[in-house]
Amino acid sequence: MVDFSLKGKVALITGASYGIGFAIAKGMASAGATIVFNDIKQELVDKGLAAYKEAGIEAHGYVCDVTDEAAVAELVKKVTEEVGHINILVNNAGIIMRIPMCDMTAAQFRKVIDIDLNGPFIMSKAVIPDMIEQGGGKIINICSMMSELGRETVSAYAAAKGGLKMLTRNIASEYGKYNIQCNGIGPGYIATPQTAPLRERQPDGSRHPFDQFIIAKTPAERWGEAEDLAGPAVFLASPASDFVNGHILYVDGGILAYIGKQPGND
Ligand code: NAP
Ligand code: GCO
Repeated sequence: MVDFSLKGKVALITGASYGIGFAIAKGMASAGATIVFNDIKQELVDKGLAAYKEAGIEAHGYVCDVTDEAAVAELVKKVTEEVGHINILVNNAGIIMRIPMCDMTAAQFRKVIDIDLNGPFIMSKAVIPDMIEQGGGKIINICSMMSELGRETVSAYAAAKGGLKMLTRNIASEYGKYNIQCNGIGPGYIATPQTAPLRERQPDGSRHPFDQFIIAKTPAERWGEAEDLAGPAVFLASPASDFVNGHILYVDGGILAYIGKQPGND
């Protein structure tokens, strides 16, 4: 009997008031997990709690900036006391700045690296000691197409997500002996607030050029939905993946496998 159940597990998903994190949390709740999430603003946490409640999920929400090591230590302490030992960590919180590299300030570059790469380091470092005490755990890092590919204007984001792929592999290597599995999910292009600028209708009502580009690059000929990531996340959080470690599971509709549709081949 393959065990995909998360019953009795506490899952902490960062930045999960909405978007991909929220969809992953709903999926994990449906598999039996207790959901804990954080966001950087109380009003976002409140919005998230209301959304979870509407979905029938009694989630636990906390305000915490994943780049603030002291705040993260306090978060993990409070969650462990108030909810229980953290069995599953999903490093989902992230930002992107779409700026040509030579126009980007070092401060802007650092901010993206700080949230998208240092944040998962800080969060993972905070939960691993107790996972070791508890006999194991699961860490899932939300990587990206940009863990493998580059494109104009996303240098900081690609550097962060490429680093996150290797941080994933290193955590797997260093802590696998404690029955901790650390894997990544590499979403393709997903319809969330983060990609809304890439999907905006043009003044003439036509699709955004980038929207058309992604449809041509995706064998599934559609943008992903956040819900497309829930099943892969439940798999990587469950006992069914106990021998999967250091793997980046791309959930991209086939983008990475496909050279792209030849123009005129509709
Ligand atoms: P999103 O809609 O922008 O949501 C990101 C979440 O992270 C927001 O709730 C945001 O809160 C939170 N956050 C930002 N900085 C934070 C910090 N310092 N501490 C705690 N929370 C913070 O993004 P998304 O599209 O759902 O993406 C979620 C993850 O998937 C990100 O890591 C992203 O890079 C990755 N991803 C997205 C796609 C895609 O196509 N959408 C594809 C591949 C990978 P605020 O609202 O307050 O900023
Ligand atoms: C972009 C997009 C992508 C997606 C995602 C793809 O500007 O190219 O925002 O980076 O967010 O990371 O996997």
